[in-house]
Amino acid sequence: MANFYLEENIEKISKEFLEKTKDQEVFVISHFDTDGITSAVIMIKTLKQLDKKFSLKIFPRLEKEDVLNFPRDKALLILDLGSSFLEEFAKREQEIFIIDHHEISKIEESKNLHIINPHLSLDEELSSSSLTYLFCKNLIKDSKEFAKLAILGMIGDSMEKRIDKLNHSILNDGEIKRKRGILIYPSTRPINIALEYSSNPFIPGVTGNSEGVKELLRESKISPINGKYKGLIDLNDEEMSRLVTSIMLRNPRFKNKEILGDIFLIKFYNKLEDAREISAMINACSRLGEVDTAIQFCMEIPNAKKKAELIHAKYRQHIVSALNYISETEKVQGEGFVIINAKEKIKDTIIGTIASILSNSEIYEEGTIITTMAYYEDKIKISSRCTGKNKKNLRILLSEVIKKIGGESGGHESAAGGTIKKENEKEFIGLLKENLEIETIKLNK
Ligand SMILES: [Mn+2]
Repeated sequence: MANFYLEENIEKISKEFLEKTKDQEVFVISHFDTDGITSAVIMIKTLKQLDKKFSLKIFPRLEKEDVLNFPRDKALLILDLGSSFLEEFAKREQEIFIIDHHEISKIEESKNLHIINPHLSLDEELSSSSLTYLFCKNLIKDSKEFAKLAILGMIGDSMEKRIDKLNHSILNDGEIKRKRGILIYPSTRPINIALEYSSNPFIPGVTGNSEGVKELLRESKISPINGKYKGLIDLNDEEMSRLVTSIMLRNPRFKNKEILGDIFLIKFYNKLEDAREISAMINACSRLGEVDTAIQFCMEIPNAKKKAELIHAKYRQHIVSALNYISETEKVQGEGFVIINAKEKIKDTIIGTIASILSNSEIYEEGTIITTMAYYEDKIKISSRCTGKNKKNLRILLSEVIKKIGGESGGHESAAGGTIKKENEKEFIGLLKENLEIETIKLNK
């Protein structure tokens, strides 16, 4: 693979973009998660400033038919998606720009295909929103107001634990405040509420349990003032350290480095907000099918805030019922793996989130590969995650199985996904189980 510096590549491709799309309309395609939505908003705000004609389409996932239906008379600009279809794109005559951070299976050479992807260089890992921000920084003079959107996308994709040079520069551009603390959000609201709704980390006996919350706070010697608790960001050092101890005692598997980290505060709708909360709200809107609200909320349009808050509350309810359903339903389980087929009981747009929550909870042993399945139309959405350190590239594991029975797959080493036809449900479970069992034998040797 090519070994060039990401920044130089971004600069080169941004020049090519201006040149090649001079008299062309741009068709922007992006993903519907927080990273994709924030990338899209940074991009359309930039294209507006450039006075370029464009249209935007958001996808929950990209399938071959979608790609075949992309317009051929416009330049394509694909954000946070597209890396699984390079072969198809290389065949096309039109100009295609892809800004993505998903793994690339095979690099295709074509003079019309321009790719920005950290996997092609030896640089740091970046979200699509950070890449899009750096790209747009080359296109317009004043892009700094978009820096907070880049940070929201980075958090949406859980990439905030390791901030290297480029993300650091984005934090500086956005004048974003950072504070060390427990990663429970929203850190700006009363701590009792933040604890009760905390699903990541999931705190046994505290999450979803208001009595348990009170008990934990009593133990940490944090008491309400006039009946109201302070926010996490307002705790003093002693209160913070007592709270950390009490939380660690609830789950011996918690490690300091996992529950402690940076809290990011951004100015949003003219208020100082916890970026994790805003990121979760954008995600909730999209996953419940309200993509327009997600975009308007990112643009800080007045009416969108209340709407986003309502959707977020509803989304949290969905997550709780989905987790309850999973705790009761039958699963395919073996050494080091579990397969959960939720069928039509859980929305295909939140099944990936459920897999992530399960992988971050204390429910399964460290190293367990969790695969969830949910129906949509005549297909099944599949998500795989691993608890703790992963031993196997999940993208490769899933693609090996799906290749045999037909369907799409993609993603990252530690979070992969795919789709198959409903008629292949049994065959998929059987094959996956077989592959996972072989994997265990290999690892135990
Ligand atoms: Mn992403």
